[in-house]
Amino acid sequence: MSRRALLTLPLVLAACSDRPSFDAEDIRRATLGAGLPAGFLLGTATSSHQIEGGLTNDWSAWEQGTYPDGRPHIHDGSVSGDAAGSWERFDVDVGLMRNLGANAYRFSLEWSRLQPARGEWDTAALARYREQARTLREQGITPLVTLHHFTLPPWVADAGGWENPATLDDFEAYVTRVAEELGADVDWWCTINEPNVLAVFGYLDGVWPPGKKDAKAMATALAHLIEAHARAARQLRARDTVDADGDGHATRVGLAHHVRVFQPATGSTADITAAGLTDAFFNESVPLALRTGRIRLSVPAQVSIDREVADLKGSSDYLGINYYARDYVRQDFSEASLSNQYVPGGRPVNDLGWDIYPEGLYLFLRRFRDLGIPLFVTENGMADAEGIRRADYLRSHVYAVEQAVKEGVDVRGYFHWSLMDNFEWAEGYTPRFGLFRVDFASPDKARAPTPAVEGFQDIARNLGLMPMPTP
Ligand code: GCO
Repeated sequence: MSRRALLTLPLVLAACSDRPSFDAEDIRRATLGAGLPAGFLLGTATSSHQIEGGLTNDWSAWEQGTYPDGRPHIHDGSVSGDAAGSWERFDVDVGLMRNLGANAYRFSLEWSRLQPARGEWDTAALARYREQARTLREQGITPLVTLHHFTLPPWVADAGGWENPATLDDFEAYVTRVAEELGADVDWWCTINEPNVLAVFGYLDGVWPPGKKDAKAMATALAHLIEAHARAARQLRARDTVDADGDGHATRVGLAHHVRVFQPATGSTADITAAGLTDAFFNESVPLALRTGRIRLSVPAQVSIDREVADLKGSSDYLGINYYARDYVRQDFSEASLSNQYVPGGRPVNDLGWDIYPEGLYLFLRRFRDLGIPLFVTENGMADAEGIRRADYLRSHVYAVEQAVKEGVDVRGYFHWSLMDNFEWAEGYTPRFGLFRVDFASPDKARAPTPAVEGFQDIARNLGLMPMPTP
């Protein structure tokens, strides 16, 4: 077992013994929002490929593809296409945010839109994104801008994507230009969304572009994504010198890290070890690199990366946590990862079968407080096509945030995934994550509130972001 996994094993053991259980009555009675700190950013999160429409990137070709057995890459056979039409409906979406009482919005810039070819810039698109950031600020909504949310321009992907070290230079040039053009209206930057998810799905499991199944390629891509974060942080801090919101900081840089609870299926050493190894790689590698400035990635008997990266230590002013669910882990030597993640029957799950476990968010916020930087929940939500369970999910996870805040964890914001239904990657349009439902068949991609909108408004009201209802 690697040194890191040994270090992490106590974490998993601790999680075994320290497994909180929230009381449903406490959650029901809580005046959620009142327990959040002043200046807390409460909003929603989206990404360009999933909502804008009309894009040509590395997913465009992937969505048309099939596996050797004929199954489509996108499970419901859809393609992102027009998505939620948000490129033309930004003002409509700002209206939804205002309806929620949100004071922040996390969205991503589409690199392929801004740089359709090497050296070619779409200055009109740049101006449009700058206008979006300005509009948000004028409406009292703080923009948190993601620079890379899974998708690549075709010319970058064709050159090897995140396996190719030259992509770091191309990404740095892209970030430099964006910082210069949008820096006057953006202080909060998220460099890379979920390096771990992209590396695993795209380069190990082969279910996202480029569709590789190669542990060495996965580790190489993950290392490059972490390094890309460091390079982006350096450029953002050098180029974005305008303190847009007057809080004394021109830039606050972080990344969004997808974390999942990996609970040993049994108390056996085999399952505890399997869970510890999975946790060490998936949950711990990225924060450890941010903390130490050193990238250490190893897949036993396949690949080991251990290198210091310039500007990585101290690169993050905050850590974004994308949290959704829990997996149970049992040892399984038939699997490349020597383990198998699953959810036992009878557990409350979302429409994708993800185990609903709000205590996991509380555990991760407590766990990462020792990074010594503020934390954001940069994504949290549930696939719920009926729309009737989302309000409870929202409440229980904001309750988790408030429990962590009560213990002194410096949580600065919560972004619900998502503002509206959108293209859920390989799952297509079937899963519905939106606080607002989208009628994708309607010409205007009509948005309609789900019951959870009221729950969000209550939290915004208790946080002082909306007027209390008149008696
Ligand atoms: C992710 C991404 C989002 C997803 C959301 C629901 O975590 O995969 O950040 O783009 O759509 O998390 O799966």
